[in-house]
Amino acid sequence: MSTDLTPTPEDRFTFGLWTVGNRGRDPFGFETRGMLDPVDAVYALADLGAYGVNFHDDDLVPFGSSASERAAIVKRFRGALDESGLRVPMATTNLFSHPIFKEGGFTANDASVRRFALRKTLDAIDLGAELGASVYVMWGGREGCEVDAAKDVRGALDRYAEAVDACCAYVRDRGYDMRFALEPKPNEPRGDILLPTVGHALAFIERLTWPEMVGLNPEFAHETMSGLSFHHAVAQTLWADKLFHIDLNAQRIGKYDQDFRFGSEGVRDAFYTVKLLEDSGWDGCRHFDAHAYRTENLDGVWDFARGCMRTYLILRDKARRFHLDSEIQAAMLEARVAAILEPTMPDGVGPEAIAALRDESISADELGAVGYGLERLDQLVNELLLGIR
Ligand code: GLT
Ligand code: MN
Ligand code: MN
Repeated sequence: MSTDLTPTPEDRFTFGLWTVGNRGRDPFGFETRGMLDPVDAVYALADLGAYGVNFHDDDLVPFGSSASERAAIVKRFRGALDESGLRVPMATTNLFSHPIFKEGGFTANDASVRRFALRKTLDAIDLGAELGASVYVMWGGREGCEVDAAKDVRGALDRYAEAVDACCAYVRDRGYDMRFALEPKPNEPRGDILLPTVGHALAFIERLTWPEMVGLNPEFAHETMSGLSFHHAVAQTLWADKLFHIDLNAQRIGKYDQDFRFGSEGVRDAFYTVKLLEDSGWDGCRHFDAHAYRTENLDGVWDFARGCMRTYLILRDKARRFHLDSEIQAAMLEARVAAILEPTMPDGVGPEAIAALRDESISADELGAVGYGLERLDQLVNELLLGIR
C-alpha cells in the first residue's frame, strides 16, 4: 500500500498567521524569532501545500492602523492570496493582547470596555468577510477571572450572550455568509475562563437568539488541559451538528498551554480524532493552532508546519488501514462495536414495548460473564499505530 504524504489544498489544511508567525516569547523569555511578514507566510504555506491562512485582525492590520494603512495592507495581502491561490477560511479578533482587555472583553465589568470589544469585533468581521472568511472564531481568552469576588459569573454570561447575539445580528444585517465558532478553554491566560469546555459552550449556544449561527471550534490542547478526551469532545460536537471549525495541536494533561505540533503528544487521541473526522465525512478545514518550539529559527517553523500536515496524513492512512485490517475488524465484532447502532427499544417506548421489555428473559449472570476482547483489540490498534501492522 503506497501512502502519499504530500499535502495538497484538497486536504484543507490551514494555519493561523499567529501560528507560523509565533515569535517564541514565553512568560519567562523574550522573542527568539523575528517578525514574519504575512505575505511571506502566504507564499510559504501555499508552497507547503496548505489550503488556507487564518488571522486575528491585529495579525494582519496592526492595532491602531489608520484607514489608509489598513487599505494598503489588505491590498498587498489580497495580491499574495490571489497569486498563490491560498484562501482565508476563518478570521477572528484579538480581544486579549491590549491592556484594555485585562479585565475581560465581552464580559469586562466596565461597559465601555465591552463596547470597545464589540466595536473591534465588528470591524474584524468586516475584514474577515472582505477576504472571504465564512467562519468567525471567538476565543474568549480574557473572559474570566482570578478573583471570584470581582466577577458575577451569571451576569458575565448574560453579557457574553448579548455580544454574540450582536455579532449575529450584524452578520445578518450585512448579509455576510458567516457563522460563529466559540472556542472553549479552561484557563490561561485567566485563572478560570468562561465556557471552559466543549460541554459548557454547547449548553451556552442553546440560550442564544440565533443558535443555528453559532457552533464550536474545539481545540485539542484545551480539552486535554482539563484532562478530557478531545476525541469524545469532537464526537459530541459533531453529534450536536456544531463542529464549525477545529484547532489541532498537541498537549500533555496537567501542563501549561503547550500548543505543540499536531501529534507530538497524545498520538492515540490524535489518531481517534483524525479517524472520527475522516469517518464522519466532515468537510471543514483542518486548522493547526500550534507553533514551533522556542528553540527553532524560521527553518524550524516550516519543519513544524510540514510536521503537522504529515502527521495528519499518516494518521489518516492509519485510519484507512484500521478499516481494512481483518483482525481488527474481527476484534471489533467480538467487542460488539456495531451493536451500539441498534436502538435499545426498537418498538418505541409505549406501554406495550415497556411490558415486552419486562417479559423478556435476560440473564444478568450470563451477560456478566461475557468477555469483550478489548485487551486484544487495543493491542492491535497499538501495533497499527506503532507501525508493525
Ligand atoms: C490564541 C489561542 C488560540 C486561539 C486563537 C484564536 S488565539 O493563540 O491560544 O487557542 O485559537 O483567537
Ligand atoms: Mn491553545
Ligand atoms: Mn485555538
